This record gives sequence, C-alpha cells and structure tokens, in this order.
Amino acid sequence: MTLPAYDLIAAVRPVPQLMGILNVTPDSFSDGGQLAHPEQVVQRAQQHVAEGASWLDLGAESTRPGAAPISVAEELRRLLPALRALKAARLSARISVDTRRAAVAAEALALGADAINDVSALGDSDMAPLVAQAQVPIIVMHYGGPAPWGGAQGAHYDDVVQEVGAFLQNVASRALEAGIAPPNIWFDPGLGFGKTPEHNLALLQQLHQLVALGQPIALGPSRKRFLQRLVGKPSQGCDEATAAACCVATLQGVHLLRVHAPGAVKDAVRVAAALRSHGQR
Ligand code: HH2
Repeated sequence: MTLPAYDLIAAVRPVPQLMGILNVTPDSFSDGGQLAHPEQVVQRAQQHVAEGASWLDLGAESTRPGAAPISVAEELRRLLPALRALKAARLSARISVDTRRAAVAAEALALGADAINDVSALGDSDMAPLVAQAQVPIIVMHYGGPAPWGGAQGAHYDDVVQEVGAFLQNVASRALEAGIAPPNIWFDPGLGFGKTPEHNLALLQQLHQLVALGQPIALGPSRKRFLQRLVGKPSQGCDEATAAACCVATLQGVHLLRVHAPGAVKDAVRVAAALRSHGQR
C-alpha cells in the first residue's frame, strides 16, 4: 500500500530526539580539545541545532578507557564558562550536563541545565535527591563494572541484555525511592562501557527488550570503537556507521540518540522512524 503524502508526514512524527555532543575536554576520544573556548562551544552548539539537535550534552570529563579522572574543581572550571555561554546564547535546544558528580550537577542545575546525564547511574549518593528536587530528567547509564571507564577488559555477561536491563531497573527503583518522577528516569545501556564488540551488537540488536521496560531509552553509539572496528575507520570516519546504528535503534523505538554529528544521522533516522510507524499501522 502506498501512503498518501500527508500520511507519510504523520508517520514520520515519532522520530527520536537527537542530542548533540559538546565535550569541553582536552582528551575525549573523538572531539577532545576542539572546544577550548566558550565561543567554540556556542558555535558547535549552533551547528548541532541547525542540523536537528533538540538536546545538547555538555561534558567536561572524558570517559574513554584509560582517561585520567579529574577533580570536581577542574570539572567545574571547564564546564561552567561553557554552560554560561550556552545559556546566554538562548538556543532552542535543551541542555543536558554529562557528569557523575552531584556537586557538579548542583552547580549546573543552578545555572539552568535542563537534565543530567549520569554515566555512573547514581554512583554518587547525593545525585538522586538533587535531581528529584530539581524535577529534571536524568539519564542513567549502564557502565559495566566498578572500574568505570576500563573498557571491555574482563567484561562477562551470561545474558548481556537481560543483565543490563536488570541493572537499570534496579537503578530506577533507587531513583523512584528518592522521589524522581518516572518519566524523568531515562535508561541507557552504555554502548562501549565495559562491553566487548559482541556485547554492544547484542544490545543494539535487542534494544527493543530495553524499550519494553517502559522508561525512555537513550543511546550513544556515536563513533564508538565497536563501529570503528566494524568498518575499519578511525572515529572521525564513523558517522555513516553511526547513522546505521541509529537506524537500527530507531526501528526498535529508541527515544534519544546522543551523537557527534546530528546532520549525518538525521535523515537516516527519519526514514527508519517512518518505517517503524508504518509497520505499526
Ligand atoms: N558515551 C560517552 C559519554 N557519555 N552518555 C550516555 N548517556 N551514553 C553514552 O553512550 C555516552 C555518554 C562517551 O562518548 P564521548 O562523550 O564522545 O567521549 P568521551 O567520554 O571520551 O568524552
């Protein structure tokens, strides 16, 4: 059956939101050192918005395997000028701050951050009450072990999808107990964190099982090493591979895609969203 044009437009509607990455770090794996000044952050943010991002994710600490942890003071020193500049630029996108520390999140929320992206999934016991009080969304991510950014070394799961789901549900219970509203708890399986390439592919292929848990799902496949290995290219050459991963996730109902180059995935994601809606008619 051919869809009339207006139907096709309606079918395209449940498109996942795109979150443009802004790393104010010297050492991030793909874009480290590119945004040393607040003006550069705003420029990249404007580009993200022009390319279709409705969220921006500002992070000041790299989580790549082997990255050196930084102090709260250093994280704030990098983060706050960039956040102030973004707020002053009054862009249409909402701003999430990528931090695992409640002390940093508190300062960011006071400056008007709209959400927290916590790759440690409430590892800081002050995070949940803070976010509950601020009544903002929090992304809680599965990071795969006690040594947070240790890559895939020693990663073992009997059933990675089931175990990641159970972990996230457990975190959600703690978030609910602290008073975070259910729609504000966003799950992320943490592609590339404590997982082998096979684990990442299993999570991507079976994402619908996490969607079925009922919380909004965020995903960060962008330029990750399992994609680099698959296509044999360095991170900067992996936007097409990222778009493919985003489509697979969109077909299964992902809600938010965290990417380095929204423009490189936007159209592909719209097509996948239209196909998904079409299948549900
Ligand atoms: N991945 C990275 C950082 N933050 N947050 C969520 N929710 N999901 C992810 O998959 C995720 C994340 C790593 O990517 P990047 O920010 O580009 O690199 P780095 O940590 O080196 O700054």
